[in-house]
Amino acid sequence: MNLSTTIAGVQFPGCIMNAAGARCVTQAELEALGRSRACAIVTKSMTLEPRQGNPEPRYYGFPSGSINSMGLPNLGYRAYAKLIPELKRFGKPVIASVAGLCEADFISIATVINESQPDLVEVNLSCPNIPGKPQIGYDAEASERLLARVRKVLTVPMGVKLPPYFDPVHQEQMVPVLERTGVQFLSLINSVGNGLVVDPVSETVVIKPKGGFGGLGGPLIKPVALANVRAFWKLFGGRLPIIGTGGVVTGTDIFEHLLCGASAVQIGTVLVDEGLAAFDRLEQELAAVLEAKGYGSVEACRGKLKEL
Ligand code: RRO
Repeated sequence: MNLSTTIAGVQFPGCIMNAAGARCVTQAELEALGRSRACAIVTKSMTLEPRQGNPEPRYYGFPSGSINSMGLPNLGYRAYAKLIPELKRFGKPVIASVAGLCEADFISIATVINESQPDLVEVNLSCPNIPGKPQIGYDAEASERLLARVRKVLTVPMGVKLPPYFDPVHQEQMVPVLERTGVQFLSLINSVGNGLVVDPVSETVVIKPKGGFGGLGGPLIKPVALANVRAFWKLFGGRLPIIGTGGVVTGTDIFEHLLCGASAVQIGTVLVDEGLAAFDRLEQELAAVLEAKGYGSVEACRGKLKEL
């Protein structure tokens, strides 16, 4: 079964990669992704300075999903700029996830990271977990200003990781922004921000930062992820490649993302829970689903969701 895919002109040997944040902070984790069946290596979103992140516990998994408030723990962009050329030896695309605590940070980081020539840059406009910092992707004007500046300093393809939108008007507002700033792919969606999980036995929240509020991931967010993939697929007439993220636990979940219009998927919660073996399992499950359905490739079923 041919599970390869192409995003913004870059060839991927498969269609399942890690989501930024999941097992991709340290050199050892990034190299392990390189050796795994992941079709790409996506870095943790990087900031100007190294960060420890928020106090623990800051991640909690439960049967229907996960909640996190990691707070951008990462090595700082200088470390990733050094690592990226080495990671390319694994022979799969390297995606640098760029974040920042203010607009100027994104520009400084993108300028330097571009010199290390990742295959793609994913600009994270949707971290929900920095106290006092709203998700940029919910502000169309701020997103446009930032993306226009980042675009200017990049020579590699630029994509954007967006937050989930819950109203079609907000998705429609982003379309001209993404067009005018030359965005070449979308990663949809980041975690569903500012959820709250309660443990009724201990009568407490389950993570420490921000009074227990954090980004939701895993199976419970799949319908929101699929809706955003489908909405943007339709808004762009299928011309803008989309990486679907949210609720992938089985090969069938990936098939659903592909039907909605995704060209590839990223895995977060399941990768944290299950480890790198998730890539092998999901690849086999997806191949079996596509074969049973009579599709010969990712491309063959992409966007083919039927309406009633
Ligand atoms: O580090 C985090 O707390 C985090 C980030 Br940057 C993000 O983009 N999404 C998320 O769920 N957590």
